[in-house]
Amino acid sequence: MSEVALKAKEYRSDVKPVWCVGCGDYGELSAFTQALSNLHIQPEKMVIASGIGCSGRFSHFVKCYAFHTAHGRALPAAIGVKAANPDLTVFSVGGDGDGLGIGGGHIPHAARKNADLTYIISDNGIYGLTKGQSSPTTPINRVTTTAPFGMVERPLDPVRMFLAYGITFVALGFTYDVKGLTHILTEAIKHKGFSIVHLLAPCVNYNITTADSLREVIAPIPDDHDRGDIKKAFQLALEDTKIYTGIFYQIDTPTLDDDVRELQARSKTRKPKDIRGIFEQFI
Ligand SMILES: Cc1ncc(C[n+]2csc(CCOP(=O)(O)OP(=O)(O)O)c2C)c(N)n1
Ligand code: SF4
Ligand SMILES: [Mg+2]
Repeated sequence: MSEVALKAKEYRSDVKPVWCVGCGDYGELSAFTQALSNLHIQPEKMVIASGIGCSGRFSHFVKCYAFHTAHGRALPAAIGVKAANPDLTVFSVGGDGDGLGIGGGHIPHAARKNADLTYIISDNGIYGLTKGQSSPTTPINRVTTTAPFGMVERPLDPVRMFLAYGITFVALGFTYDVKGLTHILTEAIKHKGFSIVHLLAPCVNYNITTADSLREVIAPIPDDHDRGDIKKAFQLALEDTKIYTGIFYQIDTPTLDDDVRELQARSKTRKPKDIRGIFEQFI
């Protein structure tokens, strides 16, 4: 992080967002650029790997290095960037279809690595870009273009999954609450390890979950919540009358980079095995 402070709007690229008016992704962009400004992150020192979808376009709208990857592959790309250059601040950004459908298998393995990066999932409960197919978080019975008589499959519960995977920073935000989301993103970026920020991001075009219906059930996590207590985090996530927003869980444990450096140091102290005898058998 540098001492040169940029304003939030100075993190916006010259590419103007093409999202529908009222799309939840605008709040994500506002909160994100404000968090970058809060932390004085320099554009040339950060990378966003984004997925494919309306949400995946995010990386075009931020002034930084970007990698618009293949559908569902933003997270492994981000892990690769961080492994190659641990000095960079790295992000992965994409949608619910991208991250929980085609790319869903990557999340538990990213959790096992604890790579020091922030993954933001913009969840609108639908495949927005491709015109309204059901996604892994579409509510049951909801009519979509691929479920004309209503969804028969039950939706995933991402926060419960992330806690079970052992991710070291788990948060849920609402993109119409830019102030609350800015706080969450600032803490997520500061976190040393894998941080995941799941976003309730209404799609005004397909209206699977509207901002008004979410406001009725959303409640902030109480101030006295102990973020280091996994059982308490699960209790909040298992609450079925409300949806809590805020930081559910955060622990400090070695990152992928710490583990690799430690492994390198250990491997240098061990005498290499003499394998000449094996080759000599074949001469
Ligand atoms: C391998 C592959 N399969 C399918 C697609 C088509 N496709 C593009 S975006 C998308 C879904 C996007 O949904 P989501 O990730 O939820 O993003 P949203 O548009 O809702 O923000 C699909 C199926 C693709 N581009 N690549
Ligand atoms: S279709 Fe939905 S997710 Fe895509 S830009 Fe429009 S409102 Fe946003
Ligand atoms: Mg989506």
